[in-house]
Parts: sequence; C-alpha cells; structure tokens
Amino acid sequence: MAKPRYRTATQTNEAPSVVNEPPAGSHRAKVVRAHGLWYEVKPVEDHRAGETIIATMKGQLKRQKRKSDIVAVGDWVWITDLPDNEAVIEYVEPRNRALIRTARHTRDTEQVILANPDQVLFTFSIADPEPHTRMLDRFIILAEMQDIPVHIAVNKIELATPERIEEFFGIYRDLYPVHLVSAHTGQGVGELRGELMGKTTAVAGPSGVGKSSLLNAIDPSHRRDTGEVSGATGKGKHTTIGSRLYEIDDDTWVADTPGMRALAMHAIDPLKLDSYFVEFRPFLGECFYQDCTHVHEPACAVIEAVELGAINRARYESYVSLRAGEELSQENS
Ligand SMILES: Nc1nc2c(ncn2[C@@H]2O[C@H](COP(=O)(O)OP(=O)(O)OP(=O)(O)O)[C@@H](O)[C@H]2O)c(=O)[nH]1
Ligand SMILES: [Mg+2]
Ligand SMILES: [Zn+2]
Repeated sequence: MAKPRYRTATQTNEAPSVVNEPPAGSHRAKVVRAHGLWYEVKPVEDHRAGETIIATMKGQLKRQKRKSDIVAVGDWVWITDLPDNEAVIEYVEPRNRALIRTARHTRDTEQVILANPDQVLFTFSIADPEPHTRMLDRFIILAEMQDIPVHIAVNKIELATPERIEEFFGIYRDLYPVHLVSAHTGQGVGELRGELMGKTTAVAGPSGVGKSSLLNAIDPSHRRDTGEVSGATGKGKHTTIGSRLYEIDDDTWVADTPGMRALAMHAIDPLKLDSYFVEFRPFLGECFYQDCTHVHEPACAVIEAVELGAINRARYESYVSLRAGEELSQENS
C-alpha cells in the first residue's frame, strides 16, 4: 500500500457560530444519529457513559440561521437531562471540519454527512456495481476542500482479477492509501480495521458497493442492514438511510453513510479546483500565466506534466471537465 506523497491543502473552515457556552451541569456527548427534530447522542464522560440518549435541540439553537445543519452526526454537543432518558442539546461545539454535500436542489443549504471526521474512506466495488472513477475524483474534491485525509477502499475484490483492479485503481495508489478488501471473504479487512483505530472515519461512496457490509466485517458487534444490488439497473438500492456513527473501540468511531448518488459540485470554487487535485500541487505556480486554468494555455506546467506522464491523463481529464464548468452546476449520478 502506497503512502500519500503529497500534503493536503490547508483551508479554514466555517465553523458553526455558537452563541453561548456549555451551561453548568451539562454533559458532553457525541451525536450518533439524526432523525429530523431529534437526535441520538452518546455521553462520553462518566455521567451516563455508554447510554444512548434521545435529545432535542434547545429552541434558542433552532432559531440560529446557518448555512448547514445546526446539529449533525459527529457533532460534539452538551446536553442536560430530562426525565425518561431524554435530554436537551444546549450547546454545539464548533466543528473542526465536516464531510459536506450540497443539497440536491438548492444552492444555499449544505448537508453534513459527518461532522469532525479525522479521515474519510471512499469505498467503491470493483464489480456489481462497476467502479466509476470520475465519481471518485469528485468525492475526493469534497474531502480536499475540507482538508480531510482520504483513504480509498476497493471492495468485492474476489469478483475481479488483480489486473482489472490495477487498471481502475492503480493510479490512485500514488495519491492516497488504497485498501483492497472483500467484506465477503474477509480479505484485507483486518488491515483496514487497523487503519481506522483511534480515529473517526466516514465510510462513504455509491450505494451497493458494500459500505455497511464492510463495517459489519470490521465490527461484528453491531449489525447494519445491507441490501441487494438491483439486477436491472446494476445499482444499489440505498439501503442505509442517514449517517450513523458507531463506536467500535475506545476512541474509534466509524460512520456508515448513505450511498451518494447526486453530487452537486456548484459549491466548488473553480479557482481553487486545481489545488484539490493533490498531484497537481507541485506544478501550481510554475505556469507562464499566473491565472492559468491549465485547460488551453501555452507554457502550462500542469499540461506539460500530463504530456510527460507525471500527471495521469484520466485525472487531468476529470479536472478539465469540472473546470470547464460542464459539471459544476449539475447533478452527477
Ligand atoms: N461479492 C461481494 N458482495 C458484497 C461484498 N460486500 C458486500 N456485498 C454485497 O453487496 C450488496 C450491497 O451491500 P451493502 O453493504 O448494503 O452496500 P452499501 O454500500 O452499504 O449500500 P447503501 O447502504 O445502499 O449505500 C449486498 O448484497 C452485499 O451482500 C463483497 O465483498 N463481495
Ligand atoms: Mg449501507
Ligand atoms: Zn497551467
């Protein structure tokens, strides 16, 4: 497994604005599931540690205007107890970062897939459904925008030859750690588990690739629903609905997330797009034109790197199609 050769981009995040502080007598807890107006939270301190508590948001919090969800799975919140095992969320800690996807049909709201991840594991299958590396390139941008370290898992490897796996995912080995796994045979699962220990990881990717199955293999103490891949469309059936965070060991959290199909890319700043392609970074600033878009300009260091084979052509084409704006303003499935 190759280690990433490039540093990730630094970008400051817009942390949710918080008006108050945790009130006296409140307790820190992690949001593990969101159901519209109520949340499942897990206290992490001695007070009721290990319990799952149903919490609602304090009215004052609800009235805050925010660009993204006020409370999301992965948030650290402070709660006060109510009778009947319920609680009120009094305070939400600022997020250090979040895996976010812009909502499908609106330009101004963001959907938080997971707040405060330490890393994201983008999962694809080598077959059933077929991998879609352009989609992987777009998912990677979501993580790079937020400075979230990326891992890639290729699941269902027992369904394909090593040559085929290499053909699709070989180029990513130079960019990010790539884990070849099979939730069914258990191949690679132990090693992948090791990569998750002590961290909070969002497991994300298209529907039907085996995200929930993989987590069941990694952590058999929870049972997550899994679903068939449709024979007719070759697509998953969106079995997992809503992100859910599991504590699988001390300080080890994994989020099973719903299959991502529509990815609105309009939230991406086209001027920063080049820096989200990790292998372009050594060449940025080396072009003749300072405002080079790396699409048509002469003396472009990125284009030269593609010609010389230092940047993979398929990745470059992913960049060009996004930079040209063709896909920046539409959904992709
Ligand atoms: N052959 C094979 N099938 C697998 C493997 N892992 C999962 N599957 C199958 O793939 C299908 C989809 O698995 P899920 O775990 O539900 O996929 P998911 O990514 O969680 O899908 P959503 O929740 O819809 O996003 C199920 O029929 C699984 O049994 C694997 O390693 N090999
Ligand atoms: Mg699932
Ligand atoms: Zn250029």
